[in-house]
Amino acid sequence: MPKKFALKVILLGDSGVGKTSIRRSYMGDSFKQNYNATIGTDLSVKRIGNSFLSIFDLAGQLGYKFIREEYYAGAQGLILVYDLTRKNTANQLDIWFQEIEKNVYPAVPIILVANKSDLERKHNFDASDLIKKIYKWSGIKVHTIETSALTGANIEQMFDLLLKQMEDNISKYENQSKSSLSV
Ligand SMILES: Nc1nc2c(ncn2[C@@H]2O[C@H](COP(=O)(O)OP(=O)(O)OP(=O)(O)O)[C@@H](O)[C@H]2O)c(=O)[nH]1
Ligand SMILES: [Mg+2]
Repeated sequence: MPKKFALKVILLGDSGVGKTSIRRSYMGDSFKQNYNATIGTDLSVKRIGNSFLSIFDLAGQLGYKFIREEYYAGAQGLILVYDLTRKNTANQLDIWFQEIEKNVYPAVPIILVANKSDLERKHNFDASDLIKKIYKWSGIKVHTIETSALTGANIEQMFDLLLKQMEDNISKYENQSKSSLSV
């Protein structure tokens, strides 16, 4: 019988970068121009083959830190989002990564997403230092990708890239536990 997985992904990043819009786009829901800040967290579940993917979309406002911390347990993949039109959202990524390091164990794949590619780019963020830091933590390649929740550009591709890394990472742990059982 084919394997069934319950997969968990979390969307993180500053308020207003487009986390909820990315989740909605991936779920096939319509784009909303009006900004409605997420309070606490929102959740969607998508069936992918034999698996169920839960997508947690956490509130970006820093004041919700204590609520967010409730949701990190069991995350198998993280989507770290910033906004191509607001430099400050890129500068904050280090703070987000600190929150990840504190709350996510064992390490999981992280994909770095520059959202709102349909708008005029207002800054060029050099992600190399952050990518090095993340790689040191996870040992897993950090993909970067530009998306637009408005046009849907790269949304599906972004989830596909991350899901592939998640499946590889889960198999790695399964194989490790099998080999430790057979010792
Ligand atoms: N043009 C454009 N606007 C976007 C895009 N993604 C999101 N927006 C707009 O940006 C605003 C914020 O989007 P949300 O998806 O609510 O942002 P969020 O990251 O969930 O914000 P919090 O819930 O506060 O953490 C909304 O007005 C969206 O319409 C995009 O790709 N392109
Ligand atoms: Mg939101």
